[in-house]
Amino acid sequence: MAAVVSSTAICSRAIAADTIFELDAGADRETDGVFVFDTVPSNSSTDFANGKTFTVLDGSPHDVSGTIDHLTDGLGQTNGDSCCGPDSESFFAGPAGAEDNLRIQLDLEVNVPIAEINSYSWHNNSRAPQIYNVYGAMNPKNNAPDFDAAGFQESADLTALGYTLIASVDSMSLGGAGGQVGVSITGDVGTYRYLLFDIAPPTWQVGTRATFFGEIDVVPTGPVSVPLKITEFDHDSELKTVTLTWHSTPETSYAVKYSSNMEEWDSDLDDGVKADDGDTTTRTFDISGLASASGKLFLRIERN
Ligand SMILES: [Ca+2]
Ligand SMILES: [Ca+2]
Ligand SMILES: [Ca+2]
Repeated sequence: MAAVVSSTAICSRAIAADTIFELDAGADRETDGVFVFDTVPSNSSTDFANGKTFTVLDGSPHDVSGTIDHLTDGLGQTNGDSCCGPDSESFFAGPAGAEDNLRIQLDLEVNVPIAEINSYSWHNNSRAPQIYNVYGAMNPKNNAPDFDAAGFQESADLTALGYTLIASVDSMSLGGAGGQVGVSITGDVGTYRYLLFDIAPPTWQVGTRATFFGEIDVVPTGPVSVPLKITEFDHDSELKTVTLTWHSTPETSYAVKYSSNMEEWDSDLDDGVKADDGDTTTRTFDISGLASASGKLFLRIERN
């Protein structure tokens, strides 16, 4: 029951965001992938970043790091040395040789007014501390699809590329006990589509560069308006069903309409689909007998 908990606020003249961080080094640390701290929120599977895409811009993950999608799969690690291989719950930086930091970018797909950025790591020993700068951008230069990695070397001027520094995190002061580390950045974070994490190794790990990150969450200040769009479509010709996934806002109702000629949209498959939690909704509909003589059927989603 020797839970070691401390939290520290970092104040900076230039940065409006507030940062707190906390270490749980107790023997009763959660092992179900959901970390619980006194002040830092638990990692989430329904935050706005969940399921979104991280890209490595500079540096490289370790040979035996888990894949980067583990940062947005909802869960922290289930043990204190989650290693090794692509299925490992930990994402961590590459070994010695690269002097530059690991830079990873999260694409939130739309501009999001951000209330919280929360990051989580767990290592039993020296690879738990988190040291990074996080930057935000709405429309940065040198981005997909023409991304040039050379433009993100250590010397790159991130401000010139359109990034604004949101916060600087350094949890080294929590000490070397190992454990679960939670970081929460709040306050005047800003509105951004892209977040760039410029990650340094724990200072006693320089040369091996390997904080074991388990999850990074982004919590908006309120509902985010996402352009209505069908993102997945699956037609089962034997069952005569279609399964649609579309961008949606929780607590919102949608009508799923159909037409045989793209002119009349009076008919619906469902006039009141209540959105799922998260930012997409998926439903399957029976469309047997609905296609026109030409075999065509058009579908569209309307927000009620
Ligand atoms: Ca705990
Ligand atoms: Ca998450
Ligand atoms: Ca995870």
